[in-house]
Amino acid sequence: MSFWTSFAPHSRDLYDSLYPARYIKMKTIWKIEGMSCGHCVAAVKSAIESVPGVDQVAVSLEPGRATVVGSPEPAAIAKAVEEEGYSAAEIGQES
Ligand SMILES: [Cu+2]
Repeated sequence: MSFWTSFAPHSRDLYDSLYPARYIKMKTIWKIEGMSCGHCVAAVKSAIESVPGVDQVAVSLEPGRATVVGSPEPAAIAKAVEEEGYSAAEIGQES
């Protein structure tokens, strides 16, 4: 058995130990304040989509929520949303 074939079964564990949690894809739930119509929803969605590391975004007007899948910097999400004139606070996550 070569080094690499013996190594491979453990590669996922190794990956997880080498890379901090922020690089592993997570689903985070955000409370978004200030949205009042479909244009606001679209603006928040595209702002979050522009953040590096974001793979998928779903935004709902009522209640104001965004679900983000990917491995972005949380601070970058809040900043992107705030630049559009809304506020974002992380309220939960799942791996
Ligand atoms: Cu609006």
